[in-house]
Amino acid sequence: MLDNIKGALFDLDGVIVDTAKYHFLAWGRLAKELGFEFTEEHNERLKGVSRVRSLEILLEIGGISASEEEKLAMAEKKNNWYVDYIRAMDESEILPGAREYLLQLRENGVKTALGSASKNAPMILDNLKITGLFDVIIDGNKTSAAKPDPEVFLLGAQGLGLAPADCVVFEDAEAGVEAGKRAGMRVVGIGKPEILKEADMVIAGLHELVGQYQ
Ligand code: B16
Ligand code: MG
Repeated sequence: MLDNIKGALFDLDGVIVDTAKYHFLAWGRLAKELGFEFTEEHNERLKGVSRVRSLEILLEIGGISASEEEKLAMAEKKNNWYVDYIRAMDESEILPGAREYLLQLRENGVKTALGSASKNAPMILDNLKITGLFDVIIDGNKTSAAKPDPEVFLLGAQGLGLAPADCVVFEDAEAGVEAGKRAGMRVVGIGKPEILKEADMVIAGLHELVGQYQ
């Protein structure tokens, strides 16, 4: 499945680092302020989803309607809390095998890109000290359409100067797997096979690929 790969595109949250726990804390705080409880189960629905869409789902869960202006203010408030959490992150939070696998690919001449929905991706990569392990970084600041739209991965391949068929995507979210397939790339799902059904292969984490290139 990983034969003749020239480029590898990585999602951030759930693949390289677990930022979902901080999103959960920040969204939970907002929900509490709005007067309802936000559970871990609810949080699953926000993985890989854009900030604006996440807020819409949260308000739907709480049965709350808000004007566009109010929504903007809520999203900003949540993001400020979230940024406070991720500002304190360091290298110890990189998921097992992620750094090693990135290095392994690069040593084998495979180009690497980030393909994340997060507008905070640059700060997270800097805190983890792995910015330099990516040839191209495509994040929420550079895209106009959210996953499952393939835009983020197509821009990544374009930035690497590679054809989609020569690239592989690593994704933990269903919408991200769909985006990778729609981009015409091979997709490795990170998580549960019963959820990531569209992926060409599913593994528990990047540590499974360390030491076995292709
Ligand atoms: P931000 P990924 C996604 O990251 C998260 O999974 C999702 O929960 C979040 O809403 C989204 O980024 C936007 O993040 O609010 O920081 O811009 O999985 O695409 O790396
Ligand atoms: Mg993700």
